[in-house]
Amino acid sequence: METIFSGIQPSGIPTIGNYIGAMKQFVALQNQYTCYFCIVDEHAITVPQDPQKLRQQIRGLAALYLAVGLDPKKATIFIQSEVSAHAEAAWIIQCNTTIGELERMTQFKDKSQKNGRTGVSAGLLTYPPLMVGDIILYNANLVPVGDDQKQHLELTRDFVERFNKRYAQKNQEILVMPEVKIPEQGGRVMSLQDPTSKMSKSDSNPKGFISMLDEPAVIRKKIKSAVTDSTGIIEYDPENKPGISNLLSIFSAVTERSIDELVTAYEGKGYGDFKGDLAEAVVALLAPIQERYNQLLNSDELDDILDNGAEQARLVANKTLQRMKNAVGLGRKKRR
Ligand code: ATP
Ligand code: LTN
Repeated sequence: METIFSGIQPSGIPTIGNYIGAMKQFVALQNQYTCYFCIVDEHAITVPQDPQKLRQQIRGLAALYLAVGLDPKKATIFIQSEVSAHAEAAWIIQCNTTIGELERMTQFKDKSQKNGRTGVSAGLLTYPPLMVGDIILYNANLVPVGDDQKQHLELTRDFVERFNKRYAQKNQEILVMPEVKIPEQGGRVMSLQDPTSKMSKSDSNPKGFISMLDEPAVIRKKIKSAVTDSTGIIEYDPENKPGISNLLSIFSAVTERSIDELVTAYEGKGYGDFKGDLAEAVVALLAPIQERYNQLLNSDELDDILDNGAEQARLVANKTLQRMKNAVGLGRKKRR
């Protein structure tokens, strides 16, 4: 069976963008693959976090993983910092990656442009190698992510090729080459307030995103005030009508109805009707998830699942890490 790895940062409450781009795929894939789904807390501290809030967000994200339907019997669910191989592998990977490669990453360019080189942590630059480590430690063949992670996956593939070439003995491959998997619809959910930029859980304006824990009244209000255009015609044209096109793709992802079907169904109707129905569809999706989330959040069951997950993850990750150390020549050769 092929293996999947993916992760979400506990840097806030996940949005429906995270759900549509990532979590929804995780749930669908857990039946066909050996899956590792990680709460990547070490990634979250590349930007400043309040320690107490971070703790809550880590636990909250774990509860959400389960609430959306991930099954710990089918998938290994764990917290990155509880498996020390991630930080160790990241060091070896950084030493086999150039600064030039990292400076080309658009996520780094965006964030460092806003704050300047002295205003961002070194971790923000060296974070892609940590992500490379996440993926390769589990010998992942496939990585389901949103569109914004494509470049990091390309970097991962370049790294694997280079590392295997540089260190392989007798042409034996050390690391598995992963492929990216981006959903056909909803790989890039846009902000409700600025449909030309990505919906982000760390957006300073909460009207731009729908959090997975927003209450129904808040969801209705945010969708009602989503930016559209003045034509009043419901059609899918991301270039010229990014607002309504974004809402159409959210509607499609949330209800499994195709965009064509929705466009036909709303022919001759106004944005008001459309937004009202979309809001109800989002509320209907999130209500049962929120109920399960609240049951799980403070349960011992959640801790048991995360303890088991970390234990299972360590077994696989430590083996790969040892292969990497052997390849590079770190430490002493193991005595039999
Ligand atoms: P932030 O918004 O805080 O910068 P993020 O949500 O982009 O963070 P993660 O939480 O690590 O970053 O993202 C987890 C997964 O969700 C990734 O696979 C990412 O591609 C996906 N994702 C994030 N935002 C969106 C979006 N707007 N549309 C589709 N997928 C998304
Ligand atoms: N970098 C990703 C989150 C992430 C991830 C991963 C995704 C960290 N490690 C491994 C897939 C596989 C992000 O910022 N969205």
